[in-house]
Amino acid sequence: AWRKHSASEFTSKEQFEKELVRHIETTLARSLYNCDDNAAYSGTALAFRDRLIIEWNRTQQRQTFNDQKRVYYLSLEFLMGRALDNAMLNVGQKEAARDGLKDLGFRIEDVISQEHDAALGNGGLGRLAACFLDSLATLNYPAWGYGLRYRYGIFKQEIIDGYQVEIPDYWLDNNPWEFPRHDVTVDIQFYGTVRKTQDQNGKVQHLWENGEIVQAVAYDVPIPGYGTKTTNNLRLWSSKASTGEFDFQKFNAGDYESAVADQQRAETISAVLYPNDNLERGKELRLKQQYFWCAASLFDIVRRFKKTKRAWSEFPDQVAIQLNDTHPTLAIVEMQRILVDIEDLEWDEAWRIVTKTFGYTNHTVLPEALEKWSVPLMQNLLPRHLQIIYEINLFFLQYVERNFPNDRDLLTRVSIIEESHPKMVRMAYLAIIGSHKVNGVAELHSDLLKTTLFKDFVEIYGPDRFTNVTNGVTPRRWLHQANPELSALIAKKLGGHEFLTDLTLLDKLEAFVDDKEFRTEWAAIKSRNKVRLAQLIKETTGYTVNPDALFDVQVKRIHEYKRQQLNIFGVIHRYLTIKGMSAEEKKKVVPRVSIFGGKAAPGYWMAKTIIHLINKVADVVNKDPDVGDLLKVIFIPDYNVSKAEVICPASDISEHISTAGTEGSGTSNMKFVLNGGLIIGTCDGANIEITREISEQNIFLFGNLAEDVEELRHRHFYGEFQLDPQLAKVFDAIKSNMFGDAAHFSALTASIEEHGDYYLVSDDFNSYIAAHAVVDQEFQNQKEWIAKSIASVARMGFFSTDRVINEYADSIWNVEPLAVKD
Ligand code: 26M
Repeated sequence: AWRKHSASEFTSKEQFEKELVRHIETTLARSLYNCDDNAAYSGTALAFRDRLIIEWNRTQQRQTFNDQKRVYYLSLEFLMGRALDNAMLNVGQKEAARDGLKDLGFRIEDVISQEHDAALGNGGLGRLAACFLDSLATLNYPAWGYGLRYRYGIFKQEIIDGYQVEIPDYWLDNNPWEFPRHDVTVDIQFYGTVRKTQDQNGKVQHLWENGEIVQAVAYDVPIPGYGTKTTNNLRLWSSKASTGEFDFQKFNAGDYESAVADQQRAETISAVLYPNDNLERGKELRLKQQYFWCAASLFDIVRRFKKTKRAWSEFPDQVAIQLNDTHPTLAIVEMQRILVDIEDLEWDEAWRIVTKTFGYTNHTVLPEALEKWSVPLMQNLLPRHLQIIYEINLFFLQYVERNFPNDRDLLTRVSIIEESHPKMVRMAYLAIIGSHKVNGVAELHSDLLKTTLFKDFVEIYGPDRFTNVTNGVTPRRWLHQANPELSALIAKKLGGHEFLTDLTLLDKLEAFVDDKEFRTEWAAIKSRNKVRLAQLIKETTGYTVNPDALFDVQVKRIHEYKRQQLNIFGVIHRYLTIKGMSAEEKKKVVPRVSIFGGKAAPGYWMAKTIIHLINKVADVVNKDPDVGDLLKVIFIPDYNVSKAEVICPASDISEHISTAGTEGSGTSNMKFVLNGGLIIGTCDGANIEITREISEQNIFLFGNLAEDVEELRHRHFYGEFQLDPQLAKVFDAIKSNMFGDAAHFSALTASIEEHGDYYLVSDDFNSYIAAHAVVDQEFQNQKEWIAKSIASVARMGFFSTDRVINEYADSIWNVEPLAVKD
């Protein structure tokens, strides 16, 4: 009962107003009379935060008391987006807040949109981690996320003269969602030397000494679940100069300047998120980030375990650690170091514990994304860890040798150390060897891992170490929050919001596919969502688009393998076709808005060229009176999570058109379909499973299959290449300077015409254009189109991260939810 009367609770708008005013006037020290949207945001956030904190503390106490097995999700990226709307949903009382804010003269939507996105991620991998945290809390799993508290998240993108310009994203001021834990710190060592000695019993010991120490400080973020009291923790580490005696000596010795420089260097570790997506560049600071974060997290996890006074052999029964890609692979080595060097366990016993504890998720088969670290670099930064890696490798290769005698080639292929100049540590191999399960993120992707990239390891360990867990998205953010009207309509038909925690209940919508009134309501919602997107387009680009046109969307990181170039070439083809039409023919054209969005890695020139071309095509097409409303081209700048929440509910069709076999899964494909958009796509990643669920009738598939790619590339390589004739016309238009100086785009056209068309743009062009013709055709039959939209949503139940998390829990982590009583 005491909880009901705690100071921060509110269940009515009056009580909410009281809390809001109290926070504005005291916590923020502002007057209600010059309170703007931003102060209203801060006050509202603080009022809801108070409510979260109570359940957060109780959850942590409950988990400590119960002492069950916990899951630790290690990810260098958590692409969280905004927190307030989610907090309102999970705490409840959003309506009290809406009414209270209205009384004070604010619109809740304006207040919510004051929040700066927490953008600590690049794209799919980081957003997946954020969806996982939501599902872990919602399903009551005792789980922690561990990451880095970057001072700068992914850069803000501006488009200037058609070019991407990167602006630093300083986001930490006035962030009400993080709690500094200045008492939770870990000293992390770098560099130094390893000294070999013997203890009293003659046992060999390795002492890692004389390194530089950097301090890790914990910042905690509450992660509330939906419809439950569970509020889990996301712990982010920030780097700081250590305040050890050694460092004070420097100050005292009068070396003030170099002491300050040391401090700055320490803080640099957690300063910035590397803005690459699927590209590994081997920078020392990145390796420092990885070790800093792994070592701090492992120390924290071990400290928590040791408080229970259990035997080390029980560690894997208490702890499951999941590696989000190879970025945290050093955690495996660090764990072995803790057990052997510090806790004095025998190597073999320690290694059994380690491998039972870790699981590794692979997200890509792209060779340029596979992490490798140079041996000399690692020798210098982490000398003891390199020794341990060599030791792990030695035992592993001996094991392979015993089981596959006289196969030198095999040993070379699977060695953790690549015998190049310089030698390299292959992180994926280390992650496989140190884990009990390895998974891919969609069926095709997991199959490709087993038959190509990790084939030798399937031979060595047998197939059971390798599995698939197909990705998903959280229906709370990606249906209910992003598309409140659709969620309400579904709830009205299904008799409540239970589908938000059991997404398979959506299948009951199938009964309404032929219900005319329902279809009308469904279409009206899509239409209003398109108006909302049209407003965003107006605000961010200045262009006016017709909400009745077909909205065709491709938003994701810009990458050659994702083939935004195929899309924009298709748009140019459409433009040329319209230009060649008579007035009579134009009447039959389905008006279309082609919408793009996404960031290019700052050093990825080809991706930047693609952005430039899209913007130049937009300049020409959008002001061409011959075309008018029949075609508009839009590049929405600074695509991020909160823009995605506006964009996903507003598509008629979206594009998931990667070269077959290259996209691990894709997750925006799921968001678009879940919001009643149809998709055009290749047989790649999760598109294949989406097709299986919603049926081939409801998706526009095109292009070559993954199994054909190798042969096509081989043919290109041997000069057997014919530019598709329709694509040739597009290239002629570009080369005629129709979209500005063609020299700007020559690298892009040359990559296809002259350098082997690695991503098969020309091979798939004809099929792509044909698929779009079918889209145009079918869009004209709105009745059928809406029926497909409803039928697809009805069959999307599989793609909830709730299902995904339960699969990880059963097949990889072996953890149970913790029952929560009221
Ligand atoms: C590597 C080195 C240095 C700096 C950054 C990186 C790096 C960062 C992010 C490498 C890869 C990164 O992410 C890859 C990624 O987002 N993969 C996507 O994961 C999604 C979730 O599983 C899948 O749906 C996508 O198909 C996959 O591309």
